[in-house]
Amino acid sequence: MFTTFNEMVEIAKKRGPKRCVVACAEDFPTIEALYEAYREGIARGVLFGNKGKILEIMSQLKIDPSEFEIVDCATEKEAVSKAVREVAQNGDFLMKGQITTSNFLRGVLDDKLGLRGEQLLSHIALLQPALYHKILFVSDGGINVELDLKKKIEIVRNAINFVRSLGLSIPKVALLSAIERVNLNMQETLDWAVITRMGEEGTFGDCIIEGPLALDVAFSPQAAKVKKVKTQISGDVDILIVPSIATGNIMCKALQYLGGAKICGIIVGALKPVVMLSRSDTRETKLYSLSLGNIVS
Ligand code: COD
Repeated sequence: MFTTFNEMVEIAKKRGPKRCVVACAEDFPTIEALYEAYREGIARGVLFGNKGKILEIMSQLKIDPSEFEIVDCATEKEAVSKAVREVAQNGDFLMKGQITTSNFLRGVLDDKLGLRGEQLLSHIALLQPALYHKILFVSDGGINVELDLKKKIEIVRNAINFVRSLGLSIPKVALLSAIERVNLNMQETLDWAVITRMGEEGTFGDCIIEGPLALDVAFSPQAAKVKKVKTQISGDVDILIVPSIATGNIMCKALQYLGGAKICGIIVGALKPVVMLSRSDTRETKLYSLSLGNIVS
């Protein structure tokens, strides 16, 4: 398991280029990111979208179009459907271009296109915070908007399986809330208590799950001591499970913009991995996401 994003990029380079299928590729940052990944030997792009616009962007960026496969599509819907079908049949991973997240995800979720399996899809952010000694995984700050206990269980399962697939055999999981006790008026504390019990019963295999936990206890053994919380994971957590999409999204962006954390993210649970790059991502961040797509595909 890599402990920095630079190590992750190096692993991706060693694995060699993977076939990255892009939906709605007529987008400057997307094409720039792919070209960077192409030059680093991480990805080969198959681009679905408006070919005229894609060629125009490549010409402005002085990129040789012959380095890519380009499939002309008349509409956004056609580009998403064809890209999703292509990645399901022949691609290694899918990437979002110039399209809203929800329209993109609707294509990914369309069961006729062959990418959605039986599992819940969930988003996992990877962070390399300046003041932490390893990579932190946060889920789900990206997809699932209405959570019930069953979805929370699937989000936890997806995150644990994903981290294990990267080589971490016993992930340490904190189920986050504002407190460490069950409060009948705070739904996530009830759900976290159930999931912690399931973890103790072995439902998720080898891992240590604790919750509800407040963030200070998750990261500071001193805070745990003062609050008299018994914990085996304080100060060494791998996975943070957040109670809502908003808390997860805000936490990741706070760490990124105020704490200087490096970040990338992926959608798991589909039959192939899916990376979504934000327009505001830096060149470095885009390369991290594409490297992650390479490694997990
Ligand atoms: N995993 C598997 N199947 C799913 C999931 C999921 N996460 N979500 C929905 N489905 C299935 C449903 O069971 C149903 O069969 C079908 O897909 C449609 O479900 P709906 O009607 O709930 O789907 P939509 O189209 O209303 O919403 C799905 C979205 C993923 C588009 C929606 O939840 C959404 O917009 N999420 C937020 C995305 C976002 O804006 N993120 C911002 C941060 S990047």
